[in-house]
Amino acid sequence: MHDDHHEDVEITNYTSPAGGWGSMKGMAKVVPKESLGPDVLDTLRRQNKPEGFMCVSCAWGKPDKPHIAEFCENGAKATAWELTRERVTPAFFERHTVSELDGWADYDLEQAGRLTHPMKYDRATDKYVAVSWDEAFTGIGAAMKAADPKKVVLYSSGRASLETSFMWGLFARMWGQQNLPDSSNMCHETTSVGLKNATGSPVATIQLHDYDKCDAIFCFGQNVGTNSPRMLHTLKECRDRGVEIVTFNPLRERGWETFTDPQNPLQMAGLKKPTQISTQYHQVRAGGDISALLGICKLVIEADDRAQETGGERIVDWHFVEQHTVRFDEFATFCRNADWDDIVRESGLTRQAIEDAARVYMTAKKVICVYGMGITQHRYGMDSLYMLVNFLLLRGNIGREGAGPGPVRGHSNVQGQRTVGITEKTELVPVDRLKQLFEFDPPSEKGWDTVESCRHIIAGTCDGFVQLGGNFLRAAPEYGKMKEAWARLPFQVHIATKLNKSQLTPAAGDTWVLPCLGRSEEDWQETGRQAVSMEDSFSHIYGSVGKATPASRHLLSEPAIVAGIAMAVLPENVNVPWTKWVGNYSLIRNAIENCYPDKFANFDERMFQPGGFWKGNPASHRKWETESGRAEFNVPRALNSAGFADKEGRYRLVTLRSNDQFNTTVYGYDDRFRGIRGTRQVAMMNKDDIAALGLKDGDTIALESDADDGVDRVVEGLRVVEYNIPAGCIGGYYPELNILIPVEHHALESHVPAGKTVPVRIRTA
Ligand SMILES: Nc1nc2c(c(=O)[nH]1)N[C@H]1C(S)=C(S)[C@@H](COP(=O)(O)OP(=O)(O)OC[C@H]3O[C@@H](n4cnc5c(=O)[nH]c(N)nc54)[C@H](O)[C@@H]3O)O[C@H]1N2
Ligand SMILES: Nc1nc2c(c(=O)[nH]1)N[C@H]1C(S)=C(S)[C@@H](COP(=O)(O)OP(=O)(O)OC[C@H]3O[C@@H](n4cnc5c(=O)[nH]c(N)nc54)[C@H](O)[C@@H]3O)O[C@H]1N2
Ligand SMILES: [Mo]
Repeated sequence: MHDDHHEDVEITNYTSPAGGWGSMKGMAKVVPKESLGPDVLDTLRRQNKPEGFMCVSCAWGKPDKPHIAEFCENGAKATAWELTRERVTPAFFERHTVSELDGWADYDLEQAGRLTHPMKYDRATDKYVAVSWDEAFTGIGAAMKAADPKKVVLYSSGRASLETSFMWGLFARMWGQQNLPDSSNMCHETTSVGLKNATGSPVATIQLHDYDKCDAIFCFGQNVGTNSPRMLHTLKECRDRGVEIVTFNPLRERGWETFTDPQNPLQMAGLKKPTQISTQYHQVRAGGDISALLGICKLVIEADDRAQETGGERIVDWHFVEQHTVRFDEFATFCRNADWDDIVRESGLTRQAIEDAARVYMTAKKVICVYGMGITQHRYGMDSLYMLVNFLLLRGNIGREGAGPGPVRGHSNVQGQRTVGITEKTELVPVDRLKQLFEFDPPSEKGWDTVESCRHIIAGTCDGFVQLGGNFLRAAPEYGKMKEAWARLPFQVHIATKLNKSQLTPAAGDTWVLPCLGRSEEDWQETGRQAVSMEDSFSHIYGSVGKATPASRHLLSEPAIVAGIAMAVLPENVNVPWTKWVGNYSLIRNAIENCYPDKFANFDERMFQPGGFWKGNPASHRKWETESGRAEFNVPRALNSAGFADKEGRYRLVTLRSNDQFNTTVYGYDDRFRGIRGTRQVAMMNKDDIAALGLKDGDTIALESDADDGVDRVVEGLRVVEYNIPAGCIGGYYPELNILIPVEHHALESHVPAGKTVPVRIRTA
């Protein structure tokens, strides 16, 4: 077992399109035949179809008329790895101490397979040993009751269903707290806060069918080929209609360049050319979107000024701006006064490039703006997001068909979790309804988000950590200090399908690992086979039924585990029949419907409707639930989103996902689209930066934190890879580089760790 696979390292220039035969081979390569469980093919056939099972990978929409194979390379990998034959049994733990396992790479932990039994850490032998579910719940109940609820963290990762998530939030509040950080806190929280402030909608205002109507797509900081490959079909259809696609990304990501549709026989046979996805590609400097957008907005406003002077056709949607927005004048003045030298320097783009993009924007009638972590994970991420909204508002591109912001969400139900109460913020929860339906007093004091949880863990003021899925220790910033502090936690509980690093630095007190069913597996309860549900990036809600044989007969479902913990901790409340809910998930859905009648009317009857049912979105019909009652223009506070000054020797580190990983889960060591094979320990650097340091491709360097806070954070042994990336920026992989991110380096208001512009310097010897 090693931390890295340097043996067959190969760095090439990948020139094939995304999709195509490469994706077929990619799929076969990371899932060796011997690991394939017997139900994989059957499960894949039913993936993302009505009455089928909803993919555990990304949150891209599911069309109401699905393709024959409505899955992608990476969705197939995620399913195959959930249904692996490999098992982590009590005998496995008998063979390996926890300290030994902690030395394994994330890849090796994932390869070990599915957890099979509830386990408790035994300090004397440094091993996990099997316990019964009763023992586990009794022990966890005692540990939690001994703790101050206000100091315990109840983390969740965005995969858990609406049913489980609702129970989780309800349990926390009945226990008197809402320390409910979730993966969204590290992801699209900037959207939840910023888009809400500016438009009243914390989520995309568009739906999947809007892509059939748009005539231009602007994309900022999202990697479609790897992270939402099914979206490539939508983009291809758009390109076939002649839609312009303008992409802003420091890296030339293959998915935004060309695509061969694996479901198109002519393209696959090479008889038809691959589709060119982006019609313009702008390699913005990391953190440079504010200025790139400012340049475009300046051109729009000045063109509009000229139109007014000459009586020509207006460029700004004047009607919309007057009727529906606030602070336009302030924003327009800011744009007029902006200096091109600043814009060019901060964006890293030429004026000509920005003019080219502006031309597309000014002629398009309906524009969709796609974005991902390249916008949200910066210190001034909120300002990037506001600029994106400003840009759309100028031409009335929100709240009508074929136009609007389209954040691409991460985990398959991360958006839905928020809908049903996973939040630390009281104002996002229907407190009165909870009170009335379940007869208890929900807490009003704000809970801890991810950053606050990290602060408390490090300070030793956190009394215990329970995680419903996910791998918090590995996904969070500041891995060094966090790991030390993680060992001092009074207790830990991990509800999980797989072994991961968070479980391998046990608490000072007790630690339990509770294995659960995956979404692709059959879930039989008292009233028969159960279904669960989730919400996608377009606010559509779907049912999902697992049909594969569970990895072990000792697994419990997530609702059963949450209920088990809740009953062990809380006094009885006749209004919350946990056991009955576990016996019949329709009852949980009824409770959700009663709590959120507008969004979930007839939930149980509608969840298998093809294409899912839409929970609605006021901003999509120009009802603005903002402070001012209108959509809001905002002047950015900075010209780039990094939040630290440029200085000699300081670089902006961009932490990225490879094509062979799902977040902290590493399926393989290849990043096919980026031409990197056999290693993840790389620093992708600009050719001129490499030369200026007297280095060459293949040399080894260390990266050090350059955060000016006196803390030493270092990652050694990184291979320099000459890469097409703007000067001053370095690309590398998450989670290996998370040790370099200070907890306090986060988006200001949303507290999303700023993983896309991390200040680092290079050590060469
Ligand atoms: N296969 C697979 N699918 C996944 C995941 C996975 O790990 N694997 N993760 C899921 C989750 S939880 C999430 S949140 C999503 C994440 O999906 P993405 O939002 O695509 O996130 P990243 O992979 O972090 O890549 C961000 C992109 O932004 C670019 N970028 C970085 N900095 C900047 C910048 O300053 N400006 C601009 N314009 N671009 C920038 C990077 O080059 C990269 O292409 O994917 C989901 N889907
Ligand atoms: N530097 C840097 N850091 C980042 C990011 C970045 O781009 N750069 N991205 C951030 C983002 S966007 C996110 S979303 C977070 C991700 O943070 P998390 O969501 O916490 O991490 P995952 O890697 O998705 O969690 C994987 C674990 O989930 C468990 N699991 C899988 N399926 C199930 C299931 O069905 N039920 C249960 N109970 N458990 C299951 C498995 O045990 C597996 O080990 O990381 C964040 N951290
Ligand atoms: Mo995410």
